Order: sequence, then C-alpha cells, then structure tokens
Amino acid sequence: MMPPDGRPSRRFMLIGAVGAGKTTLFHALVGDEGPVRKTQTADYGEWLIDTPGEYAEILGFRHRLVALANEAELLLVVQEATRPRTCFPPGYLLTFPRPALGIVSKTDLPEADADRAAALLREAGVKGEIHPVSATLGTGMAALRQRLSSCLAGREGENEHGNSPR
Ligand SMILES: Nc1nc2c(ncn2[C@@H]2O[C@H](COP(=O)(O)OP(=O)(O)OP(=O)(O)O)[C@@H](O)[C@H]2O)c(=O)[nH]1
Ligand SMILES: [Mg+2]
Repeated sequence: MMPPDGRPSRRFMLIGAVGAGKTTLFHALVGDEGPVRKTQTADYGEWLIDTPGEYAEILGFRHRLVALANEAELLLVVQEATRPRTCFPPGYLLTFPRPALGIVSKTDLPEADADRAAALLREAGVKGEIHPVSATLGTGMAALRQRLSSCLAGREGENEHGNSPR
C-alpha cells in the first residue's frame, strides 16, 4: 500500500523465524496488551508490519517478504538469542531494497547468547545496528523505541498516522 507521494506508508517491518518473538515485540512496541497468537498472515499496525515466521523460513513464501518490504522503510530482523542458527541464507538481507536493523530477542533466557545471535544477523546480511532485547522483561526496549522514534521523527510532519513507539 503506497500513499499518493509514492513513499512507503508504514515505517518498519518485523521479519524472522517462527517463534523468534516478532509478535511479542510488535505488541510491546505498539502497547498492545492482548494475547500474542501465532501470526498467520501479514499483520498491519499503523507504523509497523508483523509477518509470519513461515515467510522467512519456507522458500516458497519468501517472495511475500520481498513484496511486503516495498511497503516498509526499514526491516527489523529478529534473531532469537537462544537459537544457534539463522533461517536466512548468507547475505539474504542484502537482496532487499531496504536497510535492515537487527534485533536479538529473548536475552532474558539462561541459554541466551547475544553475541552468537548478532553474528548470525551479520551473516544474514544485516548491516544496521543490532539491539539486544527482552520483550518480556523490557530490557533494551527503551533504546529500541528511541531508535525507532528517531526514525519516525526524521519524517516529522510526514507521519500522517501521528503514532510513535511507546
Ligand atoms: N523468555 C522470553 N520469551 C519470549 C520473548 N519474546 C517472545 N517470547 C516467547 O516466544 C514465543 C514466540 O513468540 P511470538 O512473538 O509469537 O513469535 P513470532 O516470531 O511472532 O512467531 P510466528 O508468529 O510464528 O512467526 C512466545 O511463547 C513468547 O512468549 C522474550 O523476550 N523472552
Ligand atoms: Mg508472530
């Protein structure tokens, strides 16, 4: 969905493996306190798009991510701190026409290894900064919100939705 001036109408798109914590982050960022359910299809917030992990994991669905990426300005690539592999081929994110920022999720878990997750994000082609977070404890969320807010503020006056990360 593109506004009349041809700019993407949403700012950010969450992508990553099944269960990586995208929807939990989505809820935390937009202030939705409702239950987190398995994502079945692309879910549009006012300034944030959530995607199902299957779009990232299943080869036959990846074209959907590519199509959706045209609707966002910045990709938020989520990698679990507890997972020793990435679902993306090496350099995959470099094939998108949008910049990618990394989010390492679930840093609160005892088996979390944030450095390994960051390395996996780099391997997948994430060039932007990497934010380690725990959406459940709130750790790192203030810095992430600030980063996203400053992206939105950079377009102040053009943000027709008037919404910003909480
Ligand atoms: N401990 C912990 N668990 C988390 C965190 N974030 C998400 N989870 C849990 O991880 C599981 C999957 O989270 P979701 O947000 O549904 O994951 P998703 O990436 O949206 O998954 P799909 O919709 O299947 O693509 C849920 O049980 C969450 O409660 C976190 O920061 N810490
Ligand atoms: Mg989800």
